[in-house]
Amino acid sequence: MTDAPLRLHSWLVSPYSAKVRAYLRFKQLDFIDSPPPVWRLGGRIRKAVGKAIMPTIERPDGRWMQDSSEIIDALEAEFPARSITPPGARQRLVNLLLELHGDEWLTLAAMHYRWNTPANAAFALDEFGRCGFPGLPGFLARRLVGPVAKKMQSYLPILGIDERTRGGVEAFTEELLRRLDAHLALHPFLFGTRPALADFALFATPWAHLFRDPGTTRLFDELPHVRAWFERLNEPSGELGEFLPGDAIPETLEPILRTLLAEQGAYLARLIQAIDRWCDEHPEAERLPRSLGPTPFVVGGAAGERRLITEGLWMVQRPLDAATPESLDWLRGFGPMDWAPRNRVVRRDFRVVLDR
Ligand SMILES: N[C@@H](CCC(=O)N[C@@H](CS)C(=O)NCC(=O)O)C(=O)O
Repeated sequence: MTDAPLRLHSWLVSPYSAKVRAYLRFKQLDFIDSPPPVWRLGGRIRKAVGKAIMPTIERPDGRWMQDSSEIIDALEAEFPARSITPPGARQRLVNLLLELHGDEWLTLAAMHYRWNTPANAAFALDEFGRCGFPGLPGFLARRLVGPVAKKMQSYLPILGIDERTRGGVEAFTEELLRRLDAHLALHPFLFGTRPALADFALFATPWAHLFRDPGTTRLFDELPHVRAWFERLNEPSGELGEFLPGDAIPETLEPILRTLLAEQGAYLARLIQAIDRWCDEHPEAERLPRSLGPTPFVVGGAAGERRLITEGLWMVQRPLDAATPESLDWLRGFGPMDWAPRNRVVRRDFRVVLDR
């Protein structure tokens, strides 16, 4: 336990915040959930971590933490009890792959359903106003928070969400949710009776965007096991649970891995190639450009175009670093995994920079 509570600066509408909040609850760490008004986001938070972003954690000693994965890694190292890392090599690889899927691919679902569903967009604007300008009348808060919503909407074309891919994003998301429901009918969590990092990451968008937003709650009408999983993660019973023995990966996760490798995996292979090519051409560079231009991609069988966002390499390195030759061989049974980056990035002072 920390001697004084951690302060989690987060809004309920934010998926990465949901990931960290559920994690802190499972770990039984003392924390205060503190929704930052706009002036704190643009003031103390931007000053501490370089951008107006959530979640951040402010520690009792004044140090700050940012990025859900980095926050969780640091707290796991500090508080090893109630570990969320399964013991087996295959399990560890799949755990980090599913974190990568939740954090980096489910953004397609998060952004599409929120901003292309009028009832969700209106709800999000209300929530942004309520949290961003507490105490102000709703109509005024909504008007003032408009630029924040506009900024979020501006990410849709960058991510490749347009008329070509909307149907694919829905097909992909609804299939993933059905597959999760089938899995959760047999196991309380992804790897047994104890939640792993991947549970927190994969639950975040479906809960914080799709379930909470009123225009898409209906997606869960026929998914009772997913709804019960949300409850277990939001209000943990205190039971520790166990990971499946023998490094077992339930068969019900296999179709999820197949789609991940076929679609997200193909995009990531292109991202890695583009980064390596750029690094060959810029041997002195310390930082990568934020984007390396557009690339074709496929989601839910629909082809479109999205930007190659270089920060993504940091998340790809996580499963690769955990992989063993045996676990990689096993994974290749589910699809191609042509990810062999020649360049590495690290997070330094809350920024992703080349490790040179
Ligand atoms: N990779 C980061 C992503 C955090 C993130 O994108 N947070 C969103 C809210 S859910 C945000 O604050 N975005 C502001 C922005 O991108 O300008 C993490 O895992 O914490």
